[in-house]
Amino acid sequence: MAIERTLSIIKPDATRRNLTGAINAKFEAAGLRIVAQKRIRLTKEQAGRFYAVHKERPFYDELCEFMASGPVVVQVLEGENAIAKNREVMGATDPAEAAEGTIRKEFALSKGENSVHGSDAPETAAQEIAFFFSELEIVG
Ligand code: DAT
Ligand code: MG
Repeated sequence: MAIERTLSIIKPDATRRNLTGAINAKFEAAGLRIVAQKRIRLTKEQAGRFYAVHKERPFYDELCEFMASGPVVVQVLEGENAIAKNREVMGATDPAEAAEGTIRKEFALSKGENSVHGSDAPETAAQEIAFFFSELEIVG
C-alpha cells in the first residue's frame, strides 16, 4: 500500500468546542502524520469554492454558511492508505450512523455540523491540498 496524502479540515463546530487536540490525537493514534496545518477563517465565498461539487445540493448554502461561521484548522495528513484510513477514523457523514470510536461518533453534533472533512479519492485529495497549501508548507 502506498504512502498517500489527504486534506483534512477540523470544522467550526469542533474548533469552537476546543476539540482540535482531541481530534488530532485520533489521527496520530491511527498512524496518520500531520505534515501541514494552519488555523484560518474562510469567507462564505471561499467555502463555496471549496465545496463547489455540492452546489446543486439542497444543503449547499447552509454548508457554506457553517464553514464560514468560525475558525477551521486545515491540515495535510500523510500515511499508508491515508485517504481511506482518514475516512475510517472520521466515521460516517451522519453521526447517528458513525461507528463506535470514530471522530464523528464522539464529537459531531449533526449531519451538517459533523466536526471534520476528509478528501474522498486521490484526485480530490490533490485538488483540495492545492486549494490550501503550497508545496513549501508541507513538511513530510
Ligand atoms: P462527507 O463530509 O462525509 O464526505 P459529503 O461529501 O456527502 O460528506 O457532504 C459534505 C458535507 O455536507 C458533509 O460533511 C456535511 C454536509 N452535508 C451532507 N449531507 C447533508 C445533509 N443531508 N444535510 C445537511 N448537511 C449535509
Ligand atoms: Mg465529501
